[in-house]
Amino acid sequence: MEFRKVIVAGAGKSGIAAAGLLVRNGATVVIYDQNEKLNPEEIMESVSHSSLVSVKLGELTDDVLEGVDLFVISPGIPLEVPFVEKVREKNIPIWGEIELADHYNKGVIAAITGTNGKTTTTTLVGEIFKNYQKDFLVVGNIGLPFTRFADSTTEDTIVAAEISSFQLETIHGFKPHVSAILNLTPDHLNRHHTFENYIKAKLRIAENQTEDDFIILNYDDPETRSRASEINGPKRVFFSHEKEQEEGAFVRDGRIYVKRDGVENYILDVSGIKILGQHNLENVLAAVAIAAYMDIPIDVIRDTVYSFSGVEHRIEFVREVRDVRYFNDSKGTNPDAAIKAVLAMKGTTLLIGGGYDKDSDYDAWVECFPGRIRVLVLMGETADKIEKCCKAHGFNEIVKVDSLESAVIYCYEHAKPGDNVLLSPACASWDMFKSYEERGTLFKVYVNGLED
Ligand code: UMA
Repeated sequence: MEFRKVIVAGAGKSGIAAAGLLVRNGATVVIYDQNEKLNPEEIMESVSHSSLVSVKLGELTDDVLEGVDLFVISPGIPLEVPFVEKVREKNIPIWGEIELADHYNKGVIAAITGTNGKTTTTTLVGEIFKNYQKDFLVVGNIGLPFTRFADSTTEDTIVAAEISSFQLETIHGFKPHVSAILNLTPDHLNRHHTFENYIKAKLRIAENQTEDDFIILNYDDPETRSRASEINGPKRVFFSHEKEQEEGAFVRDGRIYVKRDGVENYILDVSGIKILGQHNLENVLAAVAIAAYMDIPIDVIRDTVYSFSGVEHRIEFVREVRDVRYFNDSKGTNPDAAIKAVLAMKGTTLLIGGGYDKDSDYDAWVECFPGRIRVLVLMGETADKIEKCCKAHGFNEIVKVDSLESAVIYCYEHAKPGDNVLLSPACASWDMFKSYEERGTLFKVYVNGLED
């Protein structure tokens, strides 16, 4: 099916890539964004001033909806906003970027979701694919829209796609060959309202998979394991560092194995993994299982895992200054991710936290502070809320600052030799920064500017 007139809602990364894909395939596109302050000229430039594209900002008026046969919505736009309701009333199909990309994609997809570890696991799976063949993609929530490349795929392309709950809300026929749910803990509750809704969105990753497909699930995460019985299409495969599995990836006597169709293969010793923390062991196990079920040869998997040293902004070692180690975990955008970063630190830590309010609950995060966190340096929209939570738990070592730079300077002046300084905010960045990447990059700039 080809499209004649399409509205693409959202003029960010996702919308621009979706518009490009549609235009390349002959559709007329209106890029629509609620933000009236955007510059239409810049938006046009990002789609090479195609004569098939126009821009509409502000209110979505009825005339724009005339003759529209598809509405493509960016992941950051909640489905309950009034203009989406208007589109629904007109019975115009609403697709997200993943559905649109899948419509044009010819490759075989490994789709990875979960609350935490998505980017690390997707990156590692992508590295494994890269070491296997030239024709591969690493796309999705990771920051590279699948729509940018979907129409250049062939039947030989292998795709590692990081998929968010936002993106899963707008799939219809999206069907990965291998899917994965890494873990399920509360996140994005301001968007999904309840943990149950969030889980339901995540489980949709398997809704079109059949018995020829696989879903890789975390046996050690109680929520993921207990939801496994709700997934009936694909074959269920587990990974675990706690218990040996009949099929899937597991640890035995400190060594990682993967077992498929009864054939067991040794991958590497746990001590050989370069990325820190137990959560990263889980990410490695997931990636090993995903790659094995995508039919990647065992030696390629083994060699890649051996050399993998992690991703930017995720417990990323930045620098040692005056015997203090600085870590950038800007991607720790929810309490669960931030707990993992705190637990991965050796010795005491000065922690920089706080940011955009996603209606998260900070209790479990604060409960892991005693004995680990020397001081919590708070910034951003959630600073007061987190401070209140800390006090309720009897943790009073709190300093509030008004910028990331002041946070770094405070830590520099108060850290003792042997300490860590960790930026792991437990919150999204959108109150003070464009993205977690911008927050992490600035952190590194400030840290690299410190005098030794
Ligand atoms: N907009 C509206 N109305 C709204 C909300 C937004 O018009 O109600 C407009 C904004 O004015 C803006 C545009 O929509 O111009 C932004 O769209 P977007 O928020 O979808 O952002 P993109 O830049 O298109 O990036 C999106 C994903 N963003 C979100 O899900 C919030 C990126 O994930 C993703 O990498 C990219 O598409 C490519 O697929 C980022 C993210 O933070 C990394 N994801 C969340 C997370 O990981 O926690 C889910």
